[in-house]
Amino acid sequence: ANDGYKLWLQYNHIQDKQIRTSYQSNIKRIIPFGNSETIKVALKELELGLNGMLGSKVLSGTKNNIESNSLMFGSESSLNEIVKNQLGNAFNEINDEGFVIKTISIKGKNQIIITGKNDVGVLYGVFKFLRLLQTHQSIENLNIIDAPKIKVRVLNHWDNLDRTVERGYAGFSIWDWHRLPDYIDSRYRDYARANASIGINGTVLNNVNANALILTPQYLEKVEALANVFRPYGIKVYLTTRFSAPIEIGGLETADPYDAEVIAWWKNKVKEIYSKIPDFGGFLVKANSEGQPGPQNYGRNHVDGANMLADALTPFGGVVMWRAFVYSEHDITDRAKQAYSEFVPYDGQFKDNVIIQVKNGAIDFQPREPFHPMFGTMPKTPLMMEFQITQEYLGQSTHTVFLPKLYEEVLQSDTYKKGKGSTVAKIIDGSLDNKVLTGIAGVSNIGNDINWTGNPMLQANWYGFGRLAWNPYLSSEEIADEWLRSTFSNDEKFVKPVKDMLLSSREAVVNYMTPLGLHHIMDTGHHYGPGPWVSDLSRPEWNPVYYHKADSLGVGFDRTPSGSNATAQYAPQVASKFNNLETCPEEDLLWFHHVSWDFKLKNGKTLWDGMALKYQEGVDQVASMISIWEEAKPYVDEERFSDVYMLLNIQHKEAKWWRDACLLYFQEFSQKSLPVGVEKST
Ligand code: GCW
Repeated sequence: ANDGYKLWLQYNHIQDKQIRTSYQSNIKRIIPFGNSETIKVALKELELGLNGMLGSKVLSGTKNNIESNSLMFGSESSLNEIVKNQLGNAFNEINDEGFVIKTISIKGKNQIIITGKNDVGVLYGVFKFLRLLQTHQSIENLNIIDAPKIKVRVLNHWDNLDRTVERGYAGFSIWDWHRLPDYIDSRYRDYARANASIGINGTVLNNVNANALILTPQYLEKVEALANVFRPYGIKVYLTTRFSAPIEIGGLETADPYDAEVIAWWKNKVKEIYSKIPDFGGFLVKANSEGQPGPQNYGRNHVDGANMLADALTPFGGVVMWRAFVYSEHDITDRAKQAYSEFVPYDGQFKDNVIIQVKNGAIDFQPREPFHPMFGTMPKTPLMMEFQITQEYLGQSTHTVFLPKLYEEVLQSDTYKKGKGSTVAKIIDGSLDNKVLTGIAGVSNIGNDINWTGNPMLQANWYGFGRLAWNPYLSSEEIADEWLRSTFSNDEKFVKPVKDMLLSSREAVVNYMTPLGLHHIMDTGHHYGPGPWVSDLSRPEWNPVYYHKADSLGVGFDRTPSGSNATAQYAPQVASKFNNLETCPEEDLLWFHHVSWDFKLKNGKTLWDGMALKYQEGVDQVASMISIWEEAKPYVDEERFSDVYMLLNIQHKEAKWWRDACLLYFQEFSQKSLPVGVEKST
């Protein structure tokens, strides 16, 4: 077996005897309150985890024989008075999915209670409790109260019905449509366990470039089978819908959202879905973007389209996640400005169950992008975050890049929309504008590869996305720490250096691919490897030269008032920071400015020299990641060690490829020689 399959739920035997016996003495019995499917999976998980970590079978008990030192778990309604009385006001501090883990006293003995308003909260509490043991923390005198800050926490699978995955680099789709609904792959349960362990509560099963067939009865029964597997884990199923489905599978002539037959068709379709899946989550829609059909095909707008679907879902409590990733071939001055101009004027017109799903940046999932200017700009409309976990533009599943660092940077960005401190996190969790409907989506990096993500290190990105979806204020450092301990080892000699390696990996990829604000210079189409040169793609904004605009004078995209003026979409404080060469962060320099090759950087170097040295720095950073990993060998099983080792070596080779290709290309414009310190290509 490959340990990579078990993700961060390794439940390794705890070697340290002192720690192990302290846990054993606190958990002599496990006692479930209630017997719902959710409580049953929580019990199973506890048994698996505790037996694995403690090495001895923990006895189970019943409510009526609470003896010494038990671990009890059940929802609020299952608790007796003795327990309730010791919980104080804890239930007032959590929402429907939150949990409480507390050490209380019964018959003069310490007992641990894990509870929540609902069973799913209990399950989240159980996973949190197991994580305490996985990370070797004390379980004496527990008093943990926690609840998710964001409501809809979903993975977006760009999975096609033929099992190919758009931008998927970890094998084929894990959904075996051919053998569903009768064959339930055990991987579905492990997928649900993994997601529940980090608080993900929804999954959109199919690609946003959607196939209408998913809405036919033949597929809906397969979707239903998956929903049945996921339900005990608190995971709802959502589907992407093709806007033209009424034509393709409904036999109608049009998909015009104003057409009575179209409206009726969607209402019936939604009713049919809910008759099979009563807790169905709703729809995700990519409309009028990159050739997908949408309301604009009929002279309508995004509001018309989204609201029609929202109306159909309202009676059942479903939501519409309508994507803002749109850019048209007609206005090509600056693609970065288009989503804002298509959506912001409609603030306040969307129905309550519509949430606009916005990518973290205005272009497309680059190694670094300034935050999307739409955040904070639609105070009357719920906006959800779309992060990409799969690494379309970041070396795909070959390069080790720890993405929580990127997510954290975006979430902590200050939009200034309501003055200082208006961070993106506060918009996403609804606190800035008192939003009820809140959400966050991560484009999944999961496939049927034995280790799920094609590279064991990239499991951390799935994990980290889930943790930030639960609490967008967590630090990437905490996440790296937890993940490493649960996935590999608690030994400080392992955790410390490998954590440093993860935390620096994101800056490394920026340095060797797109330093100083460069962007979208990956080779066209597949987006793997460098390709800053002219491509023959039909649309100008698919051509890398559109983004870097290198010429003999300099390089960079002028988005200030002298150029596209995209900065005007930000709050004035932010716009002036970006507009001004003195205050524009150097890491975003070429995103916002076209500057000369001789422009002086803060370190006194010219732009050309500084850029070349950044490329070199990226290469050097990957080299040191390799040395760190070599030292980690004693703490990692052979398979995962060598998988990561081989991949890091490819990454090193490719970092040099990036450096050499980009510098050689840009040198044609700068006509300058490479500074000392930059290695010559071989
Ligand atoms: O990042 C781009 C990808 C497309 C993707 C699109 C989108 C699903 O290159 O493959 O399509 O974004 O997000 O809709």
